[in-house]
Amino acid sequence: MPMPTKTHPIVVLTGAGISKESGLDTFRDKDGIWSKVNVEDVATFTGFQRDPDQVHAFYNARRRTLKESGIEPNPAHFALARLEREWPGGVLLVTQNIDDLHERAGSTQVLHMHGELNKIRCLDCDSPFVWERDLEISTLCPDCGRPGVLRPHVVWFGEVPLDMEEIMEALSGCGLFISIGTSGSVYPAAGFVNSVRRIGMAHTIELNLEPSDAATMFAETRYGPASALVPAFVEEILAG
Ligand code: BJW
Repeated sequence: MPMPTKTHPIVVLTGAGISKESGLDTFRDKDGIWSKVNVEDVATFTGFQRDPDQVHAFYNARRRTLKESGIEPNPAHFALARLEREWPGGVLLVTQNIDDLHERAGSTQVLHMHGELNKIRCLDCDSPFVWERDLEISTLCPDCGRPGVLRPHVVWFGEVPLDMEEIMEALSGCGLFISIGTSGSVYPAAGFVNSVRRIGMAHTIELNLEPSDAATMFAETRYGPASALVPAFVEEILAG
């Protein structure tokens, strides 16, 4: 498929690789998060039921890192915010990341399909709210007043990702699908490129450090660090 004209909407999918150069760990790289903790323990509801303290400690540490360790958006985040401001056809940013670096860089049309680190929700009341401190089992739900019912607002394995209807609709109508910094190993995000190819006429491009598991499904691929690749690609398509 050819590159879209500026009237076509763009959907961008991002993964942990885009935040790597900001200082946040990816999951599946050699030194990634899953090399340090057991995924079943911290990223499943069963793990949370078994040992909520361990899960709270895991997310509390990541919440503190995001807030206190000088983590800032990098040129890739800023380039996507620029793309949203300057692309007339509209840009929807779908991120698997639970950090807030896209928003801090200035993107406003962002869907966090795997949730947000700075939000929690009550197992009873269900609606998410902003939470930037540590969370403990003893923390009372501000709405219903019960202890032991609050959980991180993240999507664990076996749970349904957020905003799927809106995402699928955007994928079906886009003229360009850009996948950045994701290993293409977690569904449904890993299947978005197939959905785009099946239902639309969009150009598809992967920007990653190395070929992802889904690389062969893309019409075009470019490899290198996101902080260099993304600003260059944004410059290129804005220049027409
Ligand atoms: C750079 C870089 C640099 C590095 N520059 N690049 C069997 C077959 C198919 C599917 C399944 C199956 N068994 C189970 C499933 C489903 C399951 C799944 O996919 N499992 C697979 C592991 C097989 N999926 C689910 O359960 C999902 N739910 C679901 O499917 O519900 C059903 C449903 C769907 C749709 C509609 C209705 C119903 C839920 C998945 C939840 C994932 N949760 C996590 C944790 C979230 C909270 C947290 O952050 O703690 O999400 S797991 C983790 O993986 C996290 C990430 O968002 C996600 C993806 O990881 P990502 O971002 O791709 O990171 P990495 O580390 O894998 O890759 C980084 C990449 O960056 C690498 O390629 C590097 O090279 C690159 N990189 N530095 C550019 N500087």
